[in-house]
Amino acid sequence: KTVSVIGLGYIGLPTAAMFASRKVNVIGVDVNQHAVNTINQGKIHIIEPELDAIVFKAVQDGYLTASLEAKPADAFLVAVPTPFKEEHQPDLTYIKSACESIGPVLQKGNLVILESTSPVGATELMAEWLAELRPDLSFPQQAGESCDINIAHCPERVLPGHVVRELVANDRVIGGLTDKCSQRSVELYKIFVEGDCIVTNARTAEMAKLTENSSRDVSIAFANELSLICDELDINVWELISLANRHPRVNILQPGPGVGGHCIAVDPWFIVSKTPDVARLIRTAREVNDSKPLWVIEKVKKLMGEFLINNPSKSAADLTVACFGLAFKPNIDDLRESPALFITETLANTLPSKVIAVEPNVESFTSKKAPALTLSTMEDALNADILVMLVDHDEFKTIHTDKLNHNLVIDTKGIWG
Ligand code: SAJ
Repeated sequence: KTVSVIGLGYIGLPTAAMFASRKVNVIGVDVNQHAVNTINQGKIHIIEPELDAIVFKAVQDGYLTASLEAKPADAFLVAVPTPFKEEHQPDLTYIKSACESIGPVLQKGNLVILESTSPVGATELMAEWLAELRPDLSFPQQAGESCDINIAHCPERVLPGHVVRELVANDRVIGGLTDKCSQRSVELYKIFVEGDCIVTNARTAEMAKLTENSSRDVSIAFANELSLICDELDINVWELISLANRHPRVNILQPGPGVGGHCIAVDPWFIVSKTPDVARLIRTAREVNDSKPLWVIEKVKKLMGEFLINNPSKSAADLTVACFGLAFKPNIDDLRESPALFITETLANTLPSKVIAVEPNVESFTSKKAPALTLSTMEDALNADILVMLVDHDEFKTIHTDKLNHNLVIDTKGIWG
């Protein structure tokens, strides 16, 4: 049996490596020549704990190869990005390209699984695109259970930083276009998944994934809204949340500088775009979380204005603002869609002051948006005039805060008391 994984990114590569580690022949396909070369050398082009050793062994043992072009296989897993375009409409171009890549090599009896997070209806659409490319083969929509090609949606649900463990341990939602499509997908995932593989239809599986991330987004928006309310009412939001969470049925999440990453800040829009009139809470949550970085920027500017009124001999150009953390969440190096990065770059571009940043998880960094922005040492950052705490990395939690002038600190994560 041969499995082909289309898209060798944060989900596709670990998934390909998992199958290969169970002695399944895997052909990974990606349009990125650098990714293909790196993997074929037994190395990885992304950062994910434990993955390097698994990929190294899989390539060395000959179970994993990467290629720019799709080749015949028994099952195809599509794990390509599904971003959004203008007006928050889902962009399915990469799924379409994946279809164009595998279409010519599809054979009777193949299974095609869409793993990418997708709006409801995308799996049916993928089947239609493949059917158009291969009129000689029959697909579930026309042929039902007797189709030549089985199709399912099995969304990934792993947490970046814990992908290797979660790929094996997490339960898996399996949504086939027919029962047989689901059964074949369960058999495939059971090769390495130790969690339950729960069968449903493709539309419900699509919606389940979007619901999980929207649920988290709405919960974080509640925490972020509380932080604005508490700021106006002069209440410590962290103390407030920990008190409320003492109630046996209350579990509020943590406020922060905004919601980042490429999942939680994107997926809820896939629900809103399909059902704009009814998905009101989900839309508002997105808006609340998206506006939080701007609120933080305004807070910094206001604090600086007050400082300058109290210190008339100084001007904004004399001041240094230090931002603590650039990643989109704690203890990772991933800067993609990071509110901390957005805040830091915007401050660097709009303040006349010097803006410096500390990011212990990144060795070097240059900002295209804000070329003057520099990475600094922790010591220099702590000596800055205004300190902006943006990511609760472990390294920042252990800083002795008794010497800090708390009037000149904006702590969006509440870790410095
Ligand atoms: N955040 C807060 N407050 C919190 C928790 C998180 O502000 O209390 C922020 C983080 O700082 C970050 C953002 O939310 O900016 C998202 O972080 P996250 O850890 O909640 O999630 P991701 O984006 O790393 O991964 C999510 C996971 N989904 C859920 O937990 C429901 C993961 O399981 C999914 O597989 C992943 O999205 C995905 O690929 O969809």
